[in-house]
Amino acid sequence: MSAPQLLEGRIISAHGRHYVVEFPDGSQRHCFPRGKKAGAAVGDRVRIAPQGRDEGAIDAILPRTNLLFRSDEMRTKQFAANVDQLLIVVAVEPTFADDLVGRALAGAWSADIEPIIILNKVDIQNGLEAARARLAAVRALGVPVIELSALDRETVLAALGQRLIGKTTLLLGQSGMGKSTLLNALVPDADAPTREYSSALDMGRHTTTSTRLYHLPPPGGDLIDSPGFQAFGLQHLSGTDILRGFPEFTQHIERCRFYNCTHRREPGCGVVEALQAGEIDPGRYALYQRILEESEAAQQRY
Ligand SMILES: Nc1nc2c(ncn2[C@@H]2O[C@H](COP(=O)(O)OP(=O)(O)O)[C@@H](O)[C@H]2O)c(=O)[nH]1
Ligand SMILES: [Mg+2]
Ligand SMILES: [Zn+2]
Repeated sequence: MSAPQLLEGRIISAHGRHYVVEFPDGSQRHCFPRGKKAGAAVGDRVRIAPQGRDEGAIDAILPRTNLLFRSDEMRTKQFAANVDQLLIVVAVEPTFADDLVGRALAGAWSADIEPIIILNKVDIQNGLEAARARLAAVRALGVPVIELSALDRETVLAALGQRLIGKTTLLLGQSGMGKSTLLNALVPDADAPTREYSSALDMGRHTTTSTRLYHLPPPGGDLIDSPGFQAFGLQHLSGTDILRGFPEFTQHIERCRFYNCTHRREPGCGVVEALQAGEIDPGRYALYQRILEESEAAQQRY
């Protein structure tokens, strides 16, 4: 008997240890990692051993360009692998958390993924200016902020279409921001369930429970939808990684007295001086401190 043929494909959906792998000819197989080994993510290119007509075992994860994930004391959660850009979806309402936006940016930059912020639901006038104002600090960093209404397919295509061509784009955001609505506008046959966020019972829940990669209609590109989240721990990041999430600190770090300055209580810190001079946003600086403290606490535990 000859050795089974090996196939290479890309993971397009993940639900626990259950993956769907798509092959270059468009066919798909339900695949499981061999043994107890886990770790494959949507977007990963994998080598599988076919089993039967439409199943397979994942033998190897091929080298990745990147992997976006979050981690806290409880667990590590992979978002996706081989991602070119990250669409961070926020909305005029419900109110989004600046903390989560800042963390998503830091996660993206430290993984070499280009972030773009979508301010959705701009058809809601009440709260629009406040939402814009809250994005001013990140807009000042040069992060593109694209305003749209996901309910209006024409404006979605006009605002985003070009940026998605030929790339793998990950959609990330808290639940209720309109990710599924946006996905449906971009991929008409995705048929992603959307839901009202207003009912108290629904708060914090979400309909999307697994991560999935969709192909965009011509001119093409791939879009990965993921469940909403309410936390974005970055305890896996090193001090240097964290600083990549705060590019506005870079020019001031050159003035720090100590080469290993952590930009908190050290004397002669250029970052703290810039903060005191009003050149660094206090909210962003506070976020830096929180992320650094989490990462230090994690190192103490291991
Ligand atoms: N007014 C308005 N409502 C929107 C817009 N986009 C989404 N919604 C509504 O916001 C709610 C949550 O949307 P959904 O796509 O389920 O959010 P998700 O949890 O991020 O996937 C739904 O009731 C949508 O109809 C928009 O551009 N304008
Ligand atoms: Mg959704
Ligand atoms: Zn410093």
